Amino acid sequence: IFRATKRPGGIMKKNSRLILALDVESRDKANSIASETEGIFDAIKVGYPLMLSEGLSVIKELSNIAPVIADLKIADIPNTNHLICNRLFSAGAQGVIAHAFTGRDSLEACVDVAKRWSGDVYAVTEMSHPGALEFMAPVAERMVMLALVAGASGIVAPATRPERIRALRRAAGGLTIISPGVGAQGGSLRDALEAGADYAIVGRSVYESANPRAAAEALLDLI
Ligand code: O7M
Repeated sequence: IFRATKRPGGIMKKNSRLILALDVESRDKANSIASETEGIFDAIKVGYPLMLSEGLSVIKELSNIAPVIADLKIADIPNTNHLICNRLFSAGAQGVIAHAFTGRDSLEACVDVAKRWSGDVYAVTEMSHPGALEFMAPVAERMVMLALVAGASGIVAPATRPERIRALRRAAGGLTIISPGVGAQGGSLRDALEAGADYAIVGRSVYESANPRAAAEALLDLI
């Protein structure tokens, strides 16, 4: 608990409250969308699609435009988690995303590495898709408690179910809540933020738009 209260909410700078999920599969496309929307997003989330296509070097490139959160939803034993986090932070990530279901020791391994790099760890509690109701939702509050105890900066909670953001916010205290599921998955930006999310994560509704900057600005207008 002490560690969690020592660095509540992490180091991401809250401005637009929007995080771009850049799930495109080419470096050029990633760079062009990130440049076009420069100044709008508080962070860019890069995951498997782009990292498997183009390698870890995209992290450093994109971090010239906005802080990068590396989303590999890390879920391994503590030693492997430690190695993965070191790779991601040394590649220039400012934050990483790790699953909470693997338990305290695995999540703490991520937090230990993040602290060395002055970076953030966001723990996945309940995901935004319908399947998350099968195994994750029933134990999501416990995973939030784990995120607090392990010293994570924040949690991931579903914009597709604002009532669950509200419940997880009650458990999460001052942890940062980042929330995917706005737009393409049917979630409402306003509802997610009103329910207690600090940031909304938005992907397809921006990067698949004919005019990503206009799409991002339209989201800003809603906030
Ligand atoms: O706006 P979308 O639906 O195109 O993209 C949403 C992004 O958020 C995409 O990168 C997903 O992998 C991610 N995501 C979810 O959609 N649901 C979750 O529960 C968790 C994530 C996520 O980012 O976890 C950190």
